[in-house]
Amino acid sequence: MKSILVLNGPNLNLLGIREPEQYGSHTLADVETLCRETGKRLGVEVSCLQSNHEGELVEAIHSVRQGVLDGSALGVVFNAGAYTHTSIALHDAIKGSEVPVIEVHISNVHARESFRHHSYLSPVAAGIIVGLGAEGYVLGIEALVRRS
Ligand code: CA2
Repeated sequence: MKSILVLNGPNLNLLGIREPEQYGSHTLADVETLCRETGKRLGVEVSCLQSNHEGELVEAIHSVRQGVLDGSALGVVFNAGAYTHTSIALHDAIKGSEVPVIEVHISNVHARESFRHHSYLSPVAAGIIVGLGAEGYVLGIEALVRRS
């Protein structure tokens, strides 16, 4: 069975606990359950990881490279949180590993503060989904399956 990694960055462990008007009422555990169920429906193995540390996120992207090369992995659905707007390291990890990444944001970052309008990841992402809430992760998994 082919695999997909759902990767969440800093502070996304707080989902559902604060700011429900911005990020909805789903907890991270709810989102991860939804992703695993989506994987079952589509016949792919979904694994989930959240980290508040930029280097761990870089290593998680690297870890998918070999699977993409041998055809056992489809890519990563990635909400990099605030690192989206700051991280050249994550840009380089995606570009250098050649891992297909669907960039996901729960909120519509373009309707928010101007510092959220720029993404270092978008130029190297295989696709971008913003503002559709937790459903964005489902659409990201579906997109990786469809493009395979
Ligand atoms: O909309 C998104 O998914 C974001 O990636 C979420 C990030 C934010 O920095 C991006 O600009 C857009 C923030 C994730 C933090 O999530 C929290 C959830 C509940 C309470 C506090 C933070």
